Amino acid sequence: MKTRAAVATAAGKPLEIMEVNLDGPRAGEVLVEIKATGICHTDEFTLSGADPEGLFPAILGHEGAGVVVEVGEGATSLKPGDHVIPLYTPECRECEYCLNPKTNLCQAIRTTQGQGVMPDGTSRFSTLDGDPILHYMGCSTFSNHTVLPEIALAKVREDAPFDKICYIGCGVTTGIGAVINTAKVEIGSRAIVFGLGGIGLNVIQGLRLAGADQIVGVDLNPNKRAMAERFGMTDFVNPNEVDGDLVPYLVSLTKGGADYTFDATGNVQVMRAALESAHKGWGESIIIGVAPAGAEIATRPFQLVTGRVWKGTAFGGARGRTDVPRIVDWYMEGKIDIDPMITHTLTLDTINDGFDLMHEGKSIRSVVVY
Ligand code: NAD
Ligand code: AHE
Ligand code: ZN
Repeated sequence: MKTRAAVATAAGKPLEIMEVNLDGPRAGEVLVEIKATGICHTDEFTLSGADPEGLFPAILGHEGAGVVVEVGEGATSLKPGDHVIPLYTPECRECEYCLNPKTNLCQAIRTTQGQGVMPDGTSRFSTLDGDPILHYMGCSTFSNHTVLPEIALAKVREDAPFDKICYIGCGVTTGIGAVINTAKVEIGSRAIVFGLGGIGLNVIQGLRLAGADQIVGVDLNPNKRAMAERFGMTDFVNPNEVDGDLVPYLVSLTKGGADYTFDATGNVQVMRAALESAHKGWGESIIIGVAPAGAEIATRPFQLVTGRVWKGTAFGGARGRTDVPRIVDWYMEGKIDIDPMITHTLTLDTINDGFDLMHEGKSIRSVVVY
């Protein structure tokens, strides 16, 4: 079939909107009509050329929601008409990783996913001239139609609005999951969140759900303050307005350091500040941000010797086929809020505006509605 997509032709170039060919689903695969997709900072990271796994030409996008159109041979867990959220972290429920309760990092298709192809080693996308176009994070939600393995689709309730629940495909689940699944924050905790964007705000929302007493938000952009307060931030810190070093300031603000800190910036200097503003003896720092190729984290080992813990999280530690439908339920039941964070709604033709808004610090989440 032919479908419309925003194609990343080369690093650093705007996406090109064009018709592309899409082959039908093969064994174990599913054809999905994408109804809406968010634009996550990770899409920008890959488009910029900073992603060591970045490949071009490719169809980016990994935060979508849509409807099953057709299922391939043997794909029995879904049927046409089902509402689904694509999962860049699949859940096969069979691999060594899925069988280990300590991780959500299903590895069943990770190798081919990183190569921009389906598990059989080929791409379903091509140009109208027949040149292959690669998939991205196994999702490619910047295409009106896409093909995914069935293990990379969460079936969700049909009354949930696509233009909101697409955000559960990455940002919402990552932020809330980092608090609940990875940090396992206790009631009464003190926490610091670095970066109040599409992920950091969901960390704040997760901290409020978990019953944290103090939620400090740190961002260079003062315009992020109001939205963060709306989601539960108790104290705002702009590093540019702090006299002296940021870490001692935060340690003092949190009465000796935070029980939990979260990096949602992708900046390795910020990651160090996050680790070092965690409480001596027990503070845990969770890295969510994705850093550019070649970047490395550093601290004095003494920071860890004296009890601070450095951890990371992917997709908030969530097992997508199990956890994502529950998070959709939480949204529909009013337990979590999403709508105010979706600050801009775009069409596929204006998708590049979403990247501009992100660069200018004007958006939280831009969502493309097909
Ligand atoms: P975003 O652009 O919406 O937000 C980033 C925020 O960080 C902005 O508000 C910005 O002003 C702030 N910031 C930048 N530099 C800062 C600094 N030095 N100090 C304080 N604040 C600073 O991005 P997002 O969509 O929220 O994504 C955040 C990060 O999380 C990105 O690196 C993204 O790739 C990553 N991410 C990781 C996962 C995962 O599973 N681990 C999932 C989604 C996104
Ligand atoms: N390709 C990059 C790493 C990118 C990365 O860390 N991705 C996160 C999800 S970000 C979603 O917005 C992730 O899930 N990582 C686990 C994995 O297996 O990719 C690089 O540095 O090579
Ligand atoms: Zn993302």
